[in-house]
This record gives sequence, C-alpha cells and structure tokens, in this order.
Amino acid sequence: MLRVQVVHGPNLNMLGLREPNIYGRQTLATIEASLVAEANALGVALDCFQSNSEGALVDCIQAAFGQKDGILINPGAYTHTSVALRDAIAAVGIPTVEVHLSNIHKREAFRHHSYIAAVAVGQICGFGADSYRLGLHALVKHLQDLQPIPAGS
Ligand code: CA2
Repeated sequence: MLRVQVVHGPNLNMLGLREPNIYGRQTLATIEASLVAEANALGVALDCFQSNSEGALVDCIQAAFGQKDGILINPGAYTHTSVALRDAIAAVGIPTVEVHLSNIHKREAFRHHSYIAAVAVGQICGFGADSYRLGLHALVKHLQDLQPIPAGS
C-alpha cells in the first residue's frame, strides 16, 4: 500500500474562516476529509500535518524518510521564501507534488517564484481545494509508474 504524507504550511489552518474570495469556503478539516476519502478509494494510506512553523514542517518532511512513499505539500507562503523546505525535500528524496489553492502565477510577482518547484515532481495550482485532489492523483500515478513490474508478468 502506498503511503502519502500531506503537508500544509502556515495559515492554511485559517481556511474557510477568512478571505473566501481567494482561498474558498472549505475548511482545512473538510479538505482533509475529502482527501482521506479519495485516498481510501485509491488504496493509499494518507497522513496529514499542518504547521505555521518552518522547523516543524522540516521535521515532518524528515520524519517521512523511510516511512512514506510520496509527499503532497502546500507550503503556503514558505513556497516563496524557504530554502530549508526545499533542502529537506531534496534531502529525503521522496517524490513530492506541490499544490496551491490559488494560481500563484497570476497573483503578486513575489508569489511567482517557488523554491519548491525545482525539487518537486510537478506543481498544480489554481483549482481551489481540487488542487489537492488533482495533486494526490498525479502523485499516486507517478508512484505507481515507479513501481517495478513483478517478474514473470
Ligand atoms: O494558494 C495557495 O495555496 C497558497 O499556498 C496559499 C498561501 C500563499 O502565501 C501562497 O502564495 C499561495 C497563503 C495561505 C493563507 O491561507 C489563508 C487562509 C484563510 C485566510 C487567510 C489566509
């Protein structure tokens, strides 16, 4: 069974409570419940983690080493600032898909650059809460494609 760690960065615990015009009306709990249901249907074991602290996010990524097959991450504002998160993802070498609720490329210029993109399998943004669902499917397909074909088949 594939094991996926979902990681949410700073302020994403505020989803659904503020700025619904940008980030939608769904709470993080609702998004996670839908993701868990999606993961169950795909036969994937899913764990979710959110923190406002950069160090705690690095710790979570490091803890995934040897324990998880893939990471689905919305690094929040750390996307645009954090060499530490980028280094952690590179260090563990776990295939990682970067997701964003909003389309960061059509927002302010400072959101256009992602430190994470260069160490991610790919990036999905702009689809609201659906970015997570699409990201999970893309990650699972990528992980399945990496699996060795059993001998004799
Ligand atoms: O679009 C995304 O998913 C972002 O990662 C969200 C980050 C932002 O800094 C990135 O540029 C793009 C911000 C998350 C803040 O979430 C809030 C939720 C409700 C109310 C206020 C902030």
